[in-house]
Formats: sequence, structure tokens, C-alpha cells
Amino acid sequence: MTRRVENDPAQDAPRVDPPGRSSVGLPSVLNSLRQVGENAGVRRGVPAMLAVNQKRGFDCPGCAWPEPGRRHTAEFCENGAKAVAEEATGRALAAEFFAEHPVSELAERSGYWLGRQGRLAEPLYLAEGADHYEPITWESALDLVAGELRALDSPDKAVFYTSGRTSNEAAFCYQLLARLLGTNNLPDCSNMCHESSGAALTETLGVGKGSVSLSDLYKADLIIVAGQNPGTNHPRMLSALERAKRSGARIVTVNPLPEAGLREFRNPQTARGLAGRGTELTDLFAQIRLGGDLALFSAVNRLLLEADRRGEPVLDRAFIEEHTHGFDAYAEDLLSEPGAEFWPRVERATGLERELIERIARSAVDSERTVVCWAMGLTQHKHSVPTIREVVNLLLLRGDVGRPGAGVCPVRGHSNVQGDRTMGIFERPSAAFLDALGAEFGFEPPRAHGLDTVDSIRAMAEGRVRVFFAMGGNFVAASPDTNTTEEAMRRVGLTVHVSTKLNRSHVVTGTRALILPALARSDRDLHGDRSRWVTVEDSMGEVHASHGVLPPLSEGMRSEVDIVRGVGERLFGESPVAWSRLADYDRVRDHVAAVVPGFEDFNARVRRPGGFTLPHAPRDGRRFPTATGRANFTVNGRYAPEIPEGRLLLQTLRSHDQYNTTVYGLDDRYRGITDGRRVVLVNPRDCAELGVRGGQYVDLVGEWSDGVDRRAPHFLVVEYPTARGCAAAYYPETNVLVPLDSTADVSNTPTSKSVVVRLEPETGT
Ligand SMILES: Nc1nc2c(c(=O)[nH]1)N[C@H]1C(S)=C(S)[C@@H](COP(=O)(O)OP(=O)(O)OC[C@H]3O[C@@H](n4cnc5c(=O)[nH]c(N)nc54)[C@H](O)[C@@H]3O)O[C@H]1N2
Ligand SMILES: Nc1nc2c(c(=O)[nH]1)N[C@H]1C(S)=C(S)[C@@H](COP(=O)(O)OP(=O)(O)OC[C@H]3O[C@@H](n4cnc5c(=O)[nH]c(N)nc54)[C@H](O)[C@@H]3O)O[C@H]1N2
Ligand SMILES: [Mo]
Repeated sequence: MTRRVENDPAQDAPRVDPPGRSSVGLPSVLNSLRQVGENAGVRRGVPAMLAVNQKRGFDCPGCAWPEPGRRHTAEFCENGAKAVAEEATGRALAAEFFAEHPVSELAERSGYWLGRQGRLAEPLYLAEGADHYEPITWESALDLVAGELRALDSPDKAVFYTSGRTSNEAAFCYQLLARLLGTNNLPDCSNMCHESSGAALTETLGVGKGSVSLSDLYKADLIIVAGQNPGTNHPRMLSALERAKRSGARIVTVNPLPEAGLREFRNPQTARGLAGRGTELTDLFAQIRLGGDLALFSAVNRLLLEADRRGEPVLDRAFIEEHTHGFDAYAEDLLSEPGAEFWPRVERATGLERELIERIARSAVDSERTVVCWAMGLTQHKHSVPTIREVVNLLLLRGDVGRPGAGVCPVRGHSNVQGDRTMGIFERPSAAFLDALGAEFGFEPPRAHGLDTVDSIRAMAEGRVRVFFAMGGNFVAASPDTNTTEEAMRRVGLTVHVSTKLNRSHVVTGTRALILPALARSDRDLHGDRSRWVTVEDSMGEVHASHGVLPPLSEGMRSEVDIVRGVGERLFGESPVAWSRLADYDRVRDHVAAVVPGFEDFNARVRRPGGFTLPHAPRDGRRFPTATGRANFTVNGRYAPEIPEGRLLLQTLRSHDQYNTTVYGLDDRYRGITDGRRVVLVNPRDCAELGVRGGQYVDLVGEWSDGVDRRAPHFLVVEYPTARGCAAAYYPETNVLVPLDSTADVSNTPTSKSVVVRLEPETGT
């Protein structure tokens, strides 16, 4: 927990207004300009903003939403602008900063304060027992990492974490380093994010990625947006939804919160939008209870099956016959529960009336082409994998996979999280990938599965990890069960963070710690006098180049590829990998082309304007590389979270002014919250029942079977129109409440969207 510290405004008392009804428009444009001006200044800010998502520019370090083919000069959004401003800041962190501020003091600061101090500019070392980081040369820093890795008695005592901003080139080199060392311990932010989507889609469709492109969204008749808040987290998606709407699409929104972004959108790229006239996006809003989506989608599917039994032509029989497996068993199971039990159960789980669910089913039947989009609202529950499989069942019933205007659309988070996985950042790599990697470099990669994020924390807690290496991210703040995770991190021998900005993971460390400052997406990456560029893959499997444009703030920063090369050379010399040649990223891309399917002729194809699209068998030809060789219907059970008497189910989510653990500001404009983050949104009727009122401060106390007291103190209660029984508060302040052992079945993703809590009158801190 962060305590009150002088000059650290994160704890200020928030102001509360009614939630907004519309999103973007002029206030958002003004806010972008202000953020860029304040952080990056005109000299760095303007060139940076003109290069975002342009063909010779860099990929926005915000979200993974794809760029449209025809681009505006300003192809970015308010929150992309904040992400760019954050990294393009003109402030560099000098060594004096660390002489002035001991780590013990920095550990009392909020993440907001830490992030505002500027860009990390030179390598830093925290020696055993020391309380201050001190500058260290790159040579010594890399020697230290290599020495520590070489000294391990087992390669599995090293853990290599990745956050999803890492380029394809860096990710490929990084996983190669880990596997040459002999471990598959490659946890990543995906483990906390879309792992449930990957697991469900691989099992049912054979490919763990989305099957639609932007043009499919434009052609769809029906778009269901479930468990996602694009107005804040994928603002450019709103333009795509607006365009779909103009072409006649209906939009069904499934969410416990009435998110402003999905109600009315004022497009800042059009005069109409700037003048304050918007497009109503949502046609049908299902205000679902947290974790109710499995019940909802199974109810919609049951209505379709019942209509089919009555002889109505609602199923795509030809598709089911030719391309799927398991239909009969699925239909039999779903229809087996008597209606008198089925419907009351669904109504309890969803909080929705049957009539509304019937309208959603009707929309599905009336639609020739349906796309379902989702994000963390579906992936971070105990039963996320069955829930997403049930979404797939709906599309399979209608033949809505592998044809234009239809398909699955898991909307990814970090701008290259999908690419990192494609490059082999995965603790459970396929045998085919390892075979190809081993053949390309002439070594035998380790075959045993490695540790994911949650299992890494367990291993650290048990003292089984000596070196923790992070390629970006903020592991201790992003992970669940903050106290447990921080204690675990302190048991590691050496922690190494390749980072751009200071964060909590730099001040909660192992016995010794290194910070290695990396060039960011917007920075020019010079090698001699040659400018290098990298590639990324967006949420729709499109691969393209990203050229940094800004002069780096300091010569002390290195590219992620060069940092990995430095460790690799020291550990293994030039064989079997010629690390020195990989300074030329074309050579890295040649290796990728040889190892990763879909990257043939990578260097040539990625140089074409707009790059290229990776193959996707279900999308491209209705081929399903699953265990059965067909798309699989799955039987998904009846689980829904129970909310015990006098308790609430809490979701931990993002405000409008943050990027994951990076807090840009203290406002959540669309939800009416200003100047503070320690708020808990509660339905007014739940407030009345629980005997609390808006404006009162409470402690949030997590309840979990292990009986540990998990407490997040001092939260302002805000009466808010969320679904009954379901509260919301911001991440990462509430991560302390998410039990490490509370994870999704199959994917092992922490259940950040369903934590049972009680509200207690504040105990005082
Ligand atoms: N500006 C900005 N952009 C970002 C990020 C950021 O922090 N800031 N983060 C990036 C990352 S890594 C990711 S993964 C994405 C995250 O993008 P989102 O998934 O949109 O992020 P969250 O804020 O977690 O919002 C979850 C949404 O799901 C809803 N929800 C929660 N539980 C349920 C449920 O049980 N059922 C349904 N139907 N809905 C539910 C919530 O009310 C909320 O609207 O955004 C990416 N883009
Ligand atoms: N309770 C709760 N917990 C959650 C979630 C939730 O919804 N609720 N969401 C989960 C999700 S979806 C995700 S993806 C994870 C996110 O987990 P992470 O990806 O680990 O966290 P971030 O906050 O995105 O990491 C920010 C840090 O990355 C570094 N960084 C930024 N850009 C670069 C770069 O270009 N290179 C390098 N080397 N470093 C860079 C900066 O130092 C910055 O401080 O959190 C998860 N945790
Ligand atoms: Mo994410």
C-alpha cells in the first residue's frame, strides 16, 4: 500500500459528478494537446504526434487496435496521445535523483509520482544492503547479468518476463536467449490478460487469435461488444464501430457499467463530432452482472436451438455438418435442463430479464454476419475459458466464422502483445515451434513447460528463483496479491528490469537489482549512422514496421535487441547464435522467417506499405487445426459467481487516465471522477442494503477461502449505476485484494474481475 507522502497528490480526495453519456469530441482533443504539451513540449511532442501510426512513423505504444488503410494525418486518440506524451517526455532522470531519493523513500511513493519523474537514462545498480541506486556502466551491468545466469545450478532458476510493448525483433531474441540457457520460464502480461481467449480459441477453432479484420467489422450486421470499454482503452475502435453503424450494423453492448464510450461517440476526426454531435453506438444494452456472460451466451444459444427444434431455419446446418464437431452432444446438454430451472438460474446469474435475452437472440437470428468483440470483462474470471468457448458456440451455430463480416474479435491490450506470443514468448511453446527454433540455430531447446506469471510468483515465494529478468512491464504492481508478490520478489537474488520509466518494480527488488534503460517505440534507434526499425503485430494479425523518430534523451539508453545481444554474447559467445550480426535487424527477421510460419520473405513483405497479414486458417479457408480437425462445439457447464449475503463482487478496472500501472492523471472523465483514484463504485440500492452512503470512506476487505485478511484501505464510496451486487474500483490499487490462488480454470489468469469483498468502515491508516 502507498502511504500519504508530501507532494504526492495520488491520495487527494476525489470529486464526483454524474457519469457521462458520450465520449471523445472536443474535450478529448484538447486534453490530448495539453498532455503532449505538458510532458513532451512542442519540440518533441509535435513531431512525435505527427509520426504516430503513419507509414514511415512508429506504431502507437497505446493499444493493439489496427490502423485503417486510409489514414488521417492525426491517426491517434486521446489516450494514444497520453501514451506517446508519457514516453516522449523531455525529462531524463539524472543520477543525482537516485542520490537524493533512497529506495526506501521511493517505495513509499505512488506509482503516479514515480512515473512522472522522467525517462530512465542510464544503467543503475542497487547493491546488496544498499539503499541507493548508483550508476553502473553497460559493460559491468551486462557482465553482472551474464555472470549471475551462468552461475545458476539450474536454468529453471531464472525467469524471463515480458510486457507487451516489446517489438517482434526483441521478443524473438529474448526467447532465444532463455531457451539457449535451457528454460521455458517465459511468463508474460498475456498470462494476466487474454490467456483465456487464447486457450478457448485454440481448443475450439485451432488458432488462438481473432479471426476478423477491420473490413469485417464494417460489413457486420451485428456486433456484440462484451466486457470491454473501448471509449477509454481502444478509442480508435469507436471510429470503426461508427462506420459499421453507418453501414447498418446493430450493436449490442454487454457490460455491468453503462460505459459512456459505447453510448454516444463524437468523432474527433469529423466536424460533426467536434461540434458535439455524436452517433448513438449501442442499440441494445444488457447490464449484466459480473461473471454472468456464460449464462447469457448459453441462454441465447439455447433459444437458437429451441427455434431450430421448432423448425425455424436459424442454424447454419451446412456449416455445422461440414466444418464442426460435437454439435449433437452440445445441443443435447444445453437443452437437457428443464426450462423451469434453466431460466431462473440464468436470470440470477445475469441479472437480466428473459425478455431482453430473447431480444439479443432475435438480433443474432436477424443478422447475416455477426462479430463478437471482447476484452478483460470476459477473460479475468474463474470461468473465462468456458465463457469464451460459449461465445464461439454462438458463432458456430450461425456459421459465423471464416466468412466476410463475421467472426471472433478478442481485442488485445498492449500494442505488441500478440506479436510477442507469435515470436515465441510463451511458457508452453508448441513442439513444432521448438523444433524449428532448434533446427535454425543447431541446438536442442528445453521441452519441459515453464512458469507462467502466477506460478513464477509461487516459485519466487518458495525461493526457487535466483534471477528475475523483465523485458518491460511492472511485474509487482500488475500481478495479483500485491503483498504476497512483493514478498516473493524480495526473495529473488538479482532482479533486472529493462524499462523506460521508473515504477514500483524498481523499488521492490531482489537482494540486488539492475535497471537497464531502453529506447522506446518513439525513439530513433541508431546503429552507427544507420537508423534501425522494428516490427509489430496488431490485434488483427497485421504485421508492419515501426520507425522511431525522436532523438533519444540520453546516449545511455539501448535498444531492447542490443541489451539481449549483450547478455547473449557474454553467455554463449558467437555460437550457435552470431549475436553480433543481429545488430542488423534484417538478420533477426531472416531468422524469424525461417522459424515462424507465416513470416516467409519477412524482410521484403514488411517493407511494402502497410506490411502484411498473417495467415489464419479458420478465417482464410474455414480450416480448423484443432485436435479433431474441425471447429469444436464445447459443453461449458453452469458456473456463475455467487455473491454471499452482505458482500459485493468487485471488478478491478482501468480509469480513463492510466495505461495499466502507469497513471497519467487522477481523472476518470467519462465516469465523472476527478482528482482521485481511491473510489469504489457501488449501486445505490446496494449502498442502502449495506448501510453505506456515497461520500463515505470505507476499507475494501477481500474474502477468500484461505482466510487471509486482504485489505485496501480508504476508498470513497461513489453511488454509481453499476449492476446490482457488482462494484468496481481501479487497478493496481486494488491488486492487493486479488488472491494469488484465485485464477481462471485452464488459463490460470488471475480473477481480477471477480473478487468477493465486504465494505468496512474505515479503520484509519
Ligand atoms: N488508455 C488505455 N488503453 C489501454 C489500457 C489502459 O490501461 N489504458 N490497457 C491496455 C490493455 S493491456 C488491455 S488488456 C486493454 C483492456 O481493455 P478493457 O478490457 O476495456 O479494460 P478494463 O478497464 O479492464 O475494462 C473491462 C470492461 O469490462 C467490463 N466488465 C467487467 N467484468 C465484466 C463481466 O463479467 N462481464 C461483462 N460483460 N463485462 C465486464 C467493465 O465494466 C469494463 O467496461 O486495454 C488496453 N488499452
Ligand atoms: N487487478 C488487475 N490487475 C491486472 C489487470 C486488471 O485488469 N486488474 N490487467 C492485467 C493486464 S490486462 C495486463 S496486460 C497487465 C500489464 O502488466 P505490465 O505489462 O507488466 O504493466 P504495465 O503497467 O503495462 O508496464 C508499464 C511499464 O513498462 C515499461 N515500459 C513501457 N514502455 C516500454 C518499452 O517500450 N520498453 C520497455 N522495456 N519497457 C517499457 C515502463 O517502465 C512502465 O513503467 O496487468 C494485469 N493486471
Ligand atoms: Mo492487457
